[in-house]
Amino acid sequence: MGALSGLLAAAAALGTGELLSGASQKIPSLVLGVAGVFVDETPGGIVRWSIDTFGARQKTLLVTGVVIACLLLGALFGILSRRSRAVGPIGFAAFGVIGGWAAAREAQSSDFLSWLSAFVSVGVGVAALTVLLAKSASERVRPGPDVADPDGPTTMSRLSLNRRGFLLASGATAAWAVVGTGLGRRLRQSANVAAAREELAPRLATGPVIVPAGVETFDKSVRGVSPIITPNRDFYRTDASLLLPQVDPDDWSLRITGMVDREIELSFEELLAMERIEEFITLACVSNEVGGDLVGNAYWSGVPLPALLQLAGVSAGASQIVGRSVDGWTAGFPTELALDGRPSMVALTMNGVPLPVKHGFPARLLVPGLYGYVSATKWLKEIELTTWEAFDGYWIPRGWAKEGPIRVQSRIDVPQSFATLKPGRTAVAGVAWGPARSISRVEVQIDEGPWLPARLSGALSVNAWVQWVYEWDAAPGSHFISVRATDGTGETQTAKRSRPDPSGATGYHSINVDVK
Ligand SMILES: Nc1nc2c(c(=O)[nH]1)N[C@H]1C(S)=C(S)[C@@H](COP(=O)(O)O)O[C@H]1N2
Ligand SMILES: [Mo]
Repeated sequence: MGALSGLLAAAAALGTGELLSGASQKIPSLVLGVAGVFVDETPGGIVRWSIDTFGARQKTLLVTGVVIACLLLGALFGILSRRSRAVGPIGFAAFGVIGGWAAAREAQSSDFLSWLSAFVSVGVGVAALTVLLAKSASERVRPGPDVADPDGPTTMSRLSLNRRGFLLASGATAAWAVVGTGLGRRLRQSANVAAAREELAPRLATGPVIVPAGVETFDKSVRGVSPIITPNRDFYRTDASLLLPQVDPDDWSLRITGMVDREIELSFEELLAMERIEEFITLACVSNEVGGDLVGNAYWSGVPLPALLQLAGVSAGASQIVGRSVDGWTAGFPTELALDGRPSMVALTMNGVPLPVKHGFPARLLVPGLYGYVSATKWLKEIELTTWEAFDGYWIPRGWAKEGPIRVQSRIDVPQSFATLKPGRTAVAGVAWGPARSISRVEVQIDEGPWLPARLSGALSVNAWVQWVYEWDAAPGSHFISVRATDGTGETQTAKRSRPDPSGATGYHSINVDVK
């Protein structure tokens, strides 16, 4: 029990250090700090050399080694504490001095915070050790650890109660170690990624994200209509990731695999060196209900997908392109769509800044005209060429259509449904989208009246939504207003209502208003 107590206490101390290191960039991980000492201070730089040669795995090995050494030493302190109570605190304090010193010598760290972190970690370790040793001692139900009397006076119930106490305490200690380590790592990683993203910003800057001269919008003239460019903070998010993947571009690469002439792997730097395109593209989620807000329009830039495919050389018969994310999510679409001239891309920026983490940093796929679930793989790490039959993306076996063209749709933003309006001139307005084929017409129907043409804003691109407005002379009474759009190919939205699954909701968006 002494060994287990010591080991768990050491784990709790390490976990505390990890947790604290997640709280601020100025507090390095004690473990990484110690590993860093080995890297820098071994004679002849042996460790540095082997990391340069063998890469990240070597570093993982080194860190694992440091952790195991700490745990074993903790176990040893636990055993020795049986003889002398002082061994635990002294041993842990020695740990702390090494950890604090190692952390403080790291370049970005604050000396004070490094030492504080070591001090707190040691405190947690000693406290855990004390509690665990006390519980394990009473579990043996002896007056003291040195009295050997296996048949001491006790009852079964007393014994099991004490055993439970030790189990609970050790379970809590282990949980603290695991949670602290996990949370600390995660916080540290997301801080690293945020910093990397910030650093990339100037290199990835696009042209200014502004509405080009000559494109009329209703941003200022019509109150309540969706802005023609959706700000990143308002852009909808859908994904199957519980924890946002935190991808450091330095540890990332994009592979192009499968039915290609040569499989290739590009670092982020290599991707950056390629020519980029920029385009306004409206992205929609297939789960969007009629009138829903899982749709947005942004200015994206990235490396054209055809250029990447050309580097790898697409084999004849490779009829499907599958994007795979770092966490294993997949989406597939027909190869011909990537090559038919639409600006499909591996996007690196959104509205002029590096992709926000929740929108796929550092790279995502975008194929204008396709719902996100078949195309827009965020946190992209691999593009695989295969056949249409050979693979189904993440959502396909879950009941969604294999092909996912975005349906032509329109939405009333203003007035809101069930609003009460004053009689007279009122702007009825919203957005309409049919990415890859533009919008040619939007019409509004009041009650059972005829379909009346709405006025359209300019179009940012054939892949972007448009705003529309209908100046309505509202007469008193209760009214029912509907909208429908027609795309550039002449296809008008169907009136038939259908649910989002399996291939996108259909039907007109309608609202009720009272005029009085
Ligand atoms: N890695 C990954 N990429 C993903 C998804 C996902 O769950 N995981 N969801 C997709 C879906 S269903 C949509 S609609 C779009 C949404 O992109 P956004 O969150 O940037 O708006 O991302 C797509 N890309
Ligand atoms: Mo989606």
